[in-house]
Amino acid sequence: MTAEVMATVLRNIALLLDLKGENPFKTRAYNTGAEIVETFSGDIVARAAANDLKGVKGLGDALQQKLNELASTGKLEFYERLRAEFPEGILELYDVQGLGAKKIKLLWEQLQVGTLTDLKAACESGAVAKLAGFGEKTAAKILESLAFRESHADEFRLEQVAPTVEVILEMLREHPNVSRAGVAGSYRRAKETVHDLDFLVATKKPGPVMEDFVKMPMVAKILAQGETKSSVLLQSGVQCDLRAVTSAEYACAMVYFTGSKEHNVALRQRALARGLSLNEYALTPTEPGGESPECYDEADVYRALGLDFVEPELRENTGEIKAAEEGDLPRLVEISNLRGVFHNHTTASDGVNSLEEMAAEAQELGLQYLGIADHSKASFQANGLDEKRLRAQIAEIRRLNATYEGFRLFAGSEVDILKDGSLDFPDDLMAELDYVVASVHNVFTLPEAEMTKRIIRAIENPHVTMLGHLTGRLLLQRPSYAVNVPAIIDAAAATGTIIELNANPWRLDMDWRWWKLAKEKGVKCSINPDAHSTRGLHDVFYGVRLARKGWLTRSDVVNCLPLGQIEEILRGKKEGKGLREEGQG
Ligand code: DGT
Ligand code: CA
Ligand code: CA
Ligand code: ZN
Repeated sequence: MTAEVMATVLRNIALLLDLKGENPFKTRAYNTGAEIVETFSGDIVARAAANDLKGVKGLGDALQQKLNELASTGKLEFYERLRAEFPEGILELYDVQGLGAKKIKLLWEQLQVGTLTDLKAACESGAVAKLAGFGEKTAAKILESLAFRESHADEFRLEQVAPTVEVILEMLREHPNVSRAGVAGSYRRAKETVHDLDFLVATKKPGPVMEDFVKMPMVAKILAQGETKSSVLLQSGVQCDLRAVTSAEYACAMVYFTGSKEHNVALRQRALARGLSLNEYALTPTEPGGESPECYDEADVYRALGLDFVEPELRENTGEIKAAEEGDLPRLVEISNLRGVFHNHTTASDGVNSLEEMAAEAQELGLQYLGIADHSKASFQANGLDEKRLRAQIAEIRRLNATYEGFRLFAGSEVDILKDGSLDFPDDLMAELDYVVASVHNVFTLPEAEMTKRIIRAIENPHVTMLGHLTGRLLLQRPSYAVNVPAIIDAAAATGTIIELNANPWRLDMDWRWWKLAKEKGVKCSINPDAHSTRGLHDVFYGVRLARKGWLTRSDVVNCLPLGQIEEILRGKKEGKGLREEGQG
């Protein structure tokens, strides 16, 4: 039994209870329990097995008993019985955009839809359209969502693979026959989703390394095993390739297998122009008698081509080679540059940790400030705050701030952008806040021009400090809504509005492809975890990687500013000053 499995069981119970129409407070208790199990600092499985969970905050008696049964027997009778009431595949239906407990229940009871395959068939036959509360439009949208998911079926988000990458890297680095090991491919380039994982080792004796690689406990299937390359399929469905080279080949191999393919092609052309041939193993002269540059690491390869070292995140052939030639590469932001984070939720709306717990975790992470931004009232499904509750939270934040030294909570709100672009709170209330994140959470189907107008209207409000998750996408699950991103960037530049880089690995929105343009226009970025728990604060790791991919430096990212300077940025737009220019202060 592992903490992850226990957490998954609790989450599945919550979903199944939802299907049965149980009281939302009950289902929330299971979700909170799952979060507690996952983030517990200590051996929660051993504690549960020993029935020693008394005093663990947030775990009631009923939950403690269930965790004890699960940890000591590996099974939970209550869960088994609940599962038996529904078909095996029913939980997959929750992944379909627009389907919640109520609709899934109807689909099951009326049409015996219990899997994604059933769902597709029922939509295609017209049965779903005829169901009360569904209709043609809903059925068409379900089909669209299914098609979107299918077209991304062999991709993974970063949070789905990052822990595995760490485990495999550690195994390889510690291997007695390995001198150097690294991860390459799209993962190293910080693509927002990846198809497969590519590992590289330098070794004199590949046999035993390959042997141990294919025997890793999480391997479900060996696809190929050889001296230079092996491939395995993990239980999670992710394919991993391992290539073995000699230490002398490692630098060129690392460049090659990191890619991107487009970057590689450009490098190879550049090499040829200099009388060199570059492949996955070496950089060699094309003419006999030419000199062979010695390359121990990647920087040597780039140097031999007359280039500065190009950070892996930039290797997409979008101008990095020219910049490397001219000594013009940006010094990319690093996680250690962050001084605080905005856009975080607490138990007041749909978060699982309290204000104090979130503040404690932020301090533990070495941050100087934490911006709270619970949902506003229009997000009723997320328990959004009304004016009275928000005012109470502001007061609570002011009270807590008096108790801190060298740390500060900023009172904010994630205010819904309503359909017409007006905001969910009046200006006088927003004026009391330290900052406002404005986000779209509903009516995703507006035509592009209308959606763009809607968002720009919100941006033009002087109280809107930053724009949340610009396109509403959920990676691999829901596409962006239609919106004119360059027009939004222009509006943000004109009004001094910050754009968020949402660090949640499901979002990573605004997309990295737009940041260069935003930066040129003078728009600043805020790397926002959008944390719904203390654990969620750690998502800034993904946010920083994508900010780097967007060419951003420390001075492009407002939450790299320390306390004492950040306040001015937060006030700037309200006071009509716009954003401070780079380099000042
Ligand atoms: P993905 O699709 O998320 O796995 O993306 P990558 O970039 O990891 O692609 P992958 O795993 O097929 O290959 C890893 C790297 O190997 C790729 O980024 C560049 C290099 N590579 C693979 N095939 C070719 C090729 O045909 N030509 C060149 N120049 N490089 C290649
Ligand atoms: Ca790959
Ligand atoms: Ca690959
Ligand atoms: Zn949001």
